[in-house]
Amino acid sequence: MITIFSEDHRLRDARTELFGGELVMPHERPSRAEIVLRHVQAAGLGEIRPPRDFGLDPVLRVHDADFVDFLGRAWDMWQATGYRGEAIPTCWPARRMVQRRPDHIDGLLGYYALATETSFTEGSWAAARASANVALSAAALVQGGEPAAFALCRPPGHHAAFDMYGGYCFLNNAAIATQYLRDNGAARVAILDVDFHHGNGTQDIFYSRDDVLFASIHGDPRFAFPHFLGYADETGADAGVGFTQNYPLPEGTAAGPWFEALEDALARIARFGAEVLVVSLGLDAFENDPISGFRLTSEDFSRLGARLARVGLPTVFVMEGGYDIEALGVNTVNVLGAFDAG
Ligand code: Q9C
Ligand code: ZN
Repeated sequence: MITIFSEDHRLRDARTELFGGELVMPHERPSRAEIVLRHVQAAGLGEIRPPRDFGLDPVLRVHDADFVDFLGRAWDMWQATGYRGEAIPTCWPARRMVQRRPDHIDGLLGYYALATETSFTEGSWAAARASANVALSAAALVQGGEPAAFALCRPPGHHAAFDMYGGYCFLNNAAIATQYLRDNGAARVAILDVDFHHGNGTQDIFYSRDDVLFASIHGDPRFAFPHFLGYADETGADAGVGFTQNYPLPEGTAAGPWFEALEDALARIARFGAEVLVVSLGLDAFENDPISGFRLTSEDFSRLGARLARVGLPTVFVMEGGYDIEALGVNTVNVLGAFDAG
């Protein structure tokens, strides 16, 4: 299959991630995309193309305009204060406080962030836009008749909600691609999120809709980030009731129960009558992932790719998480190679 990749991912190169009470080198770092690209090349998966620029219109179909405006101005505002570090929120509109957009960057960061690990830096906005263009370009290929495409997105997207960033994500690449597919002829699109972490942003964006099915297999929020969404009783609202399905699984989950959840999700996707499948492809369910808690093996990722091929739908793979950088290239290409072979 064709891979879409942008060198501009490198513009997202934070020095810090607030982790365990320390500022550490970010888990979500440029070498992640480089190793995946190298393995795509080495495996001869197919052509690698740069994205085209879709502008902000398709982004604004799923994100709040004021939020997008904030992302575009946050770094300049932060710099204007004279602060010397990277931009990290330190306060929130917590319970019983007023949800009103403030003016100062310290307040704006807390207003729009859902977590503190995602330091905002100089090139973050440019990289996030490029990443969205990567997803859109892959979606356009599939809309144009390609059976599948791989959006090698970085930064990732599935934690970014209608008006929130965090969890290493700024713009929701999978949601932007999904809405693009809807706007260009697909009546029903299914999103399957296999990242270890719950795709809270994607769920948020489509929660009240019956034209997009969202299914996510992830670490139970009682023990896993993002902690405040992703329970099994979240099944949609209004017209969207029944069009969100969560599979929160316990710490230490290995292939058995994981693939059982996958079968249930795929049965729902079939019943839904999806015309296109978007896969939020996180590889952090891997047994050696440094920040996650599942036990899938590299062979299990091949099994996943082969199973997804049997679904028989046009498929857009959108890169999400995966932090065992040594294994990330192998695991990604195991999914995609097995899909192509299937
Ligand atoms: N103790 C993605 O995989 N912090 N984001 C986890 C673990 C945030 C992951 C802390 C993890 C975000 C796209
Ligand atoms: Zn993840």
